[in-house]
Amino acid sequence: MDLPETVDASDSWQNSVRKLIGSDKVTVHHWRIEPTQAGPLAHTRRSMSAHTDGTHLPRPPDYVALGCISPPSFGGATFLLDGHDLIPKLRVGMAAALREPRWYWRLPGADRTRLAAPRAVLAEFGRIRWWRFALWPVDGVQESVADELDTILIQQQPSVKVEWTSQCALLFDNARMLHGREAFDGSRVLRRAHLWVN
Ligand SMILES: O=C(O)CCC(=O)C(=O)O
Ligand SMILES: [Fe+2]
Repeated sequence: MDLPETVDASDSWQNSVRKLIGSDKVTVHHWRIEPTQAGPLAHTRRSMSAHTDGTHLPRPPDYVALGCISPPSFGGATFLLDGHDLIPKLRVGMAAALREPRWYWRLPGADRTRLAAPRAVLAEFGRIRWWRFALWPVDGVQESVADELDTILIQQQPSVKVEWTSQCALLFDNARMLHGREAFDGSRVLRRAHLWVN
């Protein structure tokens, strides 16, 4: 990726991403991801299980870009898993359950009153929407399917594993690739962009 001088300069970061995708019709939302005193899981030093971003949104971002502003002193690799590799590993009943539009997502920390409309985990064209942490299971059966899927994901060999160094960046299809990260020590600052292409 042709990175700007510093990924901290958000304007040039957005423009680089637009150029890379080859479209001006890209909506970009970006954040700094770094450990803070309190806040969502992304803003801790803890690991994050394989997920897609924006599970609670009617339209999750099409792409996610991550760029390293400052690497951690230990750990903190980000990994990608190909959702398409998962499909043949699912039991027939499990795949059917994941295709039903009855999975409720919430913003982490939000309660039941703030659940988004239910969606399918596996949608048309191989699209996947998944984060165990943000799921509000409707019943015990759904909960055990969810745990089974997370177990499969943990056993899956990552397609890509990035040990961050400064200025390193990663851009991936958020409908196809799941991502997660390992726990880390020290301060680790990433820039994260969500992209919607029209
Ligand atoms: O810290 C990372 O490597 C990824 C963070 C992440 O997945 C997120 O913020 O959604
Ligand atoms: Fe994420």
